[in-house]
Amino acid sequence: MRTAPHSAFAVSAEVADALENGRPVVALESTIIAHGLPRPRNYEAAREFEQILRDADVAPATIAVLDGVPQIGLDSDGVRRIAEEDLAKASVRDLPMLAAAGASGATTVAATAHLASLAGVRVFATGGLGGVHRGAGTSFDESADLSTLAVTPVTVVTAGVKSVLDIAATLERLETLSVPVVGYRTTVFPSFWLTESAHTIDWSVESAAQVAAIMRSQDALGHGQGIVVANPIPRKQQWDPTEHDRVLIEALDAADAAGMHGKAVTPFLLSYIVHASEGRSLEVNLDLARNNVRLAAQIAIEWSALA
Ligand code: PSU
Ligand code: MN
Repeated sequence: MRTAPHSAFAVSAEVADALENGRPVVALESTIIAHGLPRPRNYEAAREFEQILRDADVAPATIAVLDGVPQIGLDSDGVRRIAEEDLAKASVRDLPMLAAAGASGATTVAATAHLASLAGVRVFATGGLGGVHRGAGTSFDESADLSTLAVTPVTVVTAGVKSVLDIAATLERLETLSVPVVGYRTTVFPSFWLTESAHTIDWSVESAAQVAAIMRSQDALGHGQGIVVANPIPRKQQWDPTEHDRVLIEALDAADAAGMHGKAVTPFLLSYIVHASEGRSLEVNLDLARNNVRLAAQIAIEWSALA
């Protein structure tokens, strides 16, 4: 690990080399590994996502806080730790406390995007972006993923947002926060396990090069916000919509009955849904995440060619 100029975090040699030489880098989050996927598939997934990037000559920057130090790029022991240790779920606001205490945490989309941008990484692949929770009108539960993207110049490749959230409200908030939402080869916003939601988006692109061109224009015309690239899972790989609708209602009821609130809600729902679907939703989750990593690799390659 090399200490970055901003010595509050560490950058892996692989990522530092790529950044210094203008080669492509893609950030990956650790909350999806620590809290979004069950063991031991989470460890296999973390390694596979990195391998997909390396096979495309893109440096993987998996991000987590280990022993108080935000890591931009993990070594193999770090990857094992995010999969096997019981790490706290860390959003942007948790970073100073973890650092001061020398503690470890798995970073959400918000914290990963923030740290990626501090290190100069511009492209990030996740599974699904956080958003506005159902009932947010009274609970005020809206993921910091949204407000962070309003002030963080990172392009996030996501399969939309999960149908457990209020998708319409999430899209409204992204509009208010002036975060562009661009469909990859679609004008329908995807809903994570399903190719489509009931919502359309204004802008779509046909190629990774077009995303890189939008990033360059946004650097000139924006105010430092990020970009959401909505990348739907191909229809033949999506979860069976009938089973999806049934399990979704069960999961939301179970979360209510268990009195879940705050940051525990998302991990609870994800794990409930994996069990209730006997693992079928998990395969879809892995497929869409791989799909996002592959597209992010292409975008990072196009971006490094432009920049
Ligand atoms: N979506 C997934 N899997 C996940 C998450 C989202 O499909 O693991 C995680 C991401 O790290 C995201 C976080 O940033 O959940 C959002 O949590 P909250 O709703 O508490 O902000
Ligand atoms: Mn929340």
